[in-house]
Parts: sequence; C-alpha cells; structure tokens
Amino acid sequence: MNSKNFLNRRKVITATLAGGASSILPLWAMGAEKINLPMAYGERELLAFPEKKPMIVLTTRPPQLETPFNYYDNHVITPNDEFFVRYHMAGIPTSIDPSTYRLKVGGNVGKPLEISLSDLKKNFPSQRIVAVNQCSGNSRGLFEPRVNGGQLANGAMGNAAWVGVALKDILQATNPGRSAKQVTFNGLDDPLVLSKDSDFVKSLDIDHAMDGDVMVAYQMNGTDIPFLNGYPIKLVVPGYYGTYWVKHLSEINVIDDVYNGYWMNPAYRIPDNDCNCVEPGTAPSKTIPINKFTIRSFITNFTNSSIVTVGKSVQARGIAFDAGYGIKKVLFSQDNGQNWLEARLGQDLGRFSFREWRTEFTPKQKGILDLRVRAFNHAGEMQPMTAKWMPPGYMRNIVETVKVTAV
Ligand SMILES: Nc1nc2c(c(=O)[nH]1)N[C@H]1C(S)=C(S)[C@@H](COP(=O)(O)O)O[C@H]1N2
Ligand SMILES: [Mo]
Repeated sequence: MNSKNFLNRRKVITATLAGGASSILPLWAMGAEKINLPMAYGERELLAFPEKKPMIVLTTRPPQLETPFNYYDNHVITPNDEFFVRYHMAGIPTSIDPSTYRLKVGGNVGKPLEISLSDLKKNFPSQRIVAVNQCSGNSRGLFEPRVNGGQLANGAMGNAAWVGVALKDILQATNPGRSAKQVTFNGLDDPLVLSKDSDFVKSLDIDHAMDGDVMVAYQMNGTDIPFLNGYPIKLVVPGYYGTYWVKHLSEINVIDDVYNGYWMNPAYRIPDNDCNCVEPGTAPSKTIPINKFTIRSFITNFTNSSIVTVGKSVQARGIAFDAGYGIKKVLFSQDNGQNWLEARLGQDLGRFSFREWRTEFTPKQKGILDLRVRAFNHAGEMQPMTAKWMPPGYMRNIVETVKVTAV
C-alpha cells in the first residue's frame, strides 16, 4: 500500500474477529492443520488470520498467535505475516480510519497535542531501529514445574525493522513538567467491561521514555504495521519485553507519580532479587515491574525429529539476542554440553536485533545427540545451564537442548 492509500483507506479486519459471528470460527477451524509443541498437552491448531500465514492458535478471541518455530530458520528479520500476536482484551478494534486517527499526548505537559498520522510523519524526524519484540511469557509452556498462563513454546518473539518517531521528540514538543516521573501508554483496545483498572495501560519512567530509542513506530519492515500487530502506530521499546509495546497507541500521559494500574501492578511483575527467580513453587516476597530481556539463543535448523549422519559434516545455525548490550559470542555443543565450539556470527543489524550464528559439526557416533547453543553478551551475561523459575513463567533463558538422531 503506498502512502496515499495509507492515509485514505480505512483499514478493516474480518468480522470473524469481532466477536459477533461466534459460529464462524469453529467452522472455519474445522480440519485445520495441527502442530505438536514440545510440551505436555502441546497440540495446537494452525490457522491463517488476516494478514498472517498459518500460525499456532493459543486463543481466537482475542487472537493470540504463536510463530511456528521453523519459520525462524528462513530469515533473520521476521516477516510481518509470520510475526506473533498477543492481546489481553477481548475488545480489540476491527476498523481504523487513518485519516481521523489521533495520538493524544497530555497530562503534566505545557502543551498538550493531538497528532494525526500525517503530522507524525511530516512534523517529526523519523528513525529506524531493528529490534526484537518478545512476549514476557515466551516459552512459558516449557517451565518445570508448570505455571499458569498462556502455554507458549518459543514462538512468541519476532525481529523487525521499525520506522517511526523517537518518543523523546514527541514528548519534548509537549514541554513536560519538571516534576514528571512516568509516562503512561494506552491503545484503542478495551476490556468488554471497562473498569478503572482493567484497561491495558502501561508506563515507563520518564528517563527511559526520553532515551531516544523508545519510539512511536508507524512502519514495520517497510510497510504499514499489520492490523493485529498494532496498526497504525505502536510503541517500540527496544530491549524491553513486549508488554510495553502498546499497540494501536492512542493516548500518552505524562504523570508525576508511579502508575499502579493493574497491568503494571500486580500484573507483569518479577521477583526483586539478583536472579529474578524463586525456589520452584514458592512466591517472591518483593516484586518489580518486568523490564529488560534476558539473553537467549536458539538452534533454528534442527528439531527433535531431525536425522543427521555419523561422519558427515553438517551445518547448525540459528539466532541469538539480548537486551541491547550486543551478542559477543555464541558457543555450540553436540555432546550434552561437554565440549563447546565457537560459532561464526552473522551480520550485525544493530544491538537490539536477532544475530545469526552458524557452525559446522560432524556427528561422531550413532544415537541421540544433545545439541545446545549458548550466547554471551558484551555486559558479561550468559545463558544459565539450569532453568530459573518464577510463578508467572516469564524471562525463560536456559540453554535449550535439541535432541537429534545420528544414524
Ligand atoms: N493495545 C495493546 N497493546 C499490547 C497488548 C495488548 O493487549 N493491547 N499486549 C502487549 C503484549 S503482552 C505483547 S507481548 C505485545 C505483542 O505484540 P504483537 O502482538 O505485535 O506481537 O503487545 C503488547 N501490546
Ligand atoms: Mo506479552
């Protein structure tokens, strides 16, 4: 869609998502392809939602879609039609008119603004950042002991090139008060029953909001943001979990205190200690809002059903990422973590991006091989060999194992 159409054409998604036609989805889903995630009760359906390829369905209303893991082996930038989708509220918008869309910026500011999409593009400098968006609960279904919440495997993450306006530039234009402490963000979606605390509102500290990296994005991978990923604008918070990346962003408020709405407290909190973890089965005594990504890496070209040949060199490859300190090295092991070799890193697309890695290995004996990959960053962080645990199942980053068979 060119920019003229972008401004003129109302964007609509199909009525199957609106909630009215409740009989449509089950019919549509009949005979849907199935996929088995590597966890107990891991069978899911694959369905193609508007602007999406077949994706793993967690819930349909609102749509919560996970990326099938094999998609990550094809590209280091996740295409828009393969990007995961997460919503909390059943009341998601189904029709948005870009010509009347406004972003309201208010609260403790000298000059409140109502910014149209064309003003946003015309009146502010644009910037581009390649950054990973990852749900806090990515991989939650792999927690042992199991935890409540969406039983996701590793597909609630994606890497995209975002173009938009630095939040700092927007806030500066409003002349925030000197006592400003936080900034809150709200999108067009609503709970079906609106109460003071239920609406999905997130907040960032004012210094973070002004860091120049946090941005209001209007493009994803060179085109409009797909409807289900937050069309027409979303907050991009590089290195921070997806919960802060508010979609269909419509309202920004500068406030003088710490926002304590439901989605900041008690939701999306992590143990307030060095490991952000507790003994499995126990609850933390103190919590803080979830914040930066832990460091992670994945093998993308093998699964537990892959076959390799003894004595024959084969390539292993995948991706690594962290909160933005930058990946320093990636180690690979074919023998249960006893011996490690350093993989080659691919092109650096920026410190918030997926980083590709590759290496070759030669299977030495027949049987099951435990393949592992472990990332290290420039801040001295590395993936742990044993899993950490917390009640909401966030921030998983243990060294993952893929068990291939050598014949
Ligand atoms: N308006 C709105 N924005 C939202 C949410 C939401 O429920 N409503 N969920 C958040 C969460 S928890 C995640 S993980 C990301 C997911 O972004 P995506 O759906 O574009 O992949 O959106 C965030 N932004
Ligand atoms: Mo999330």
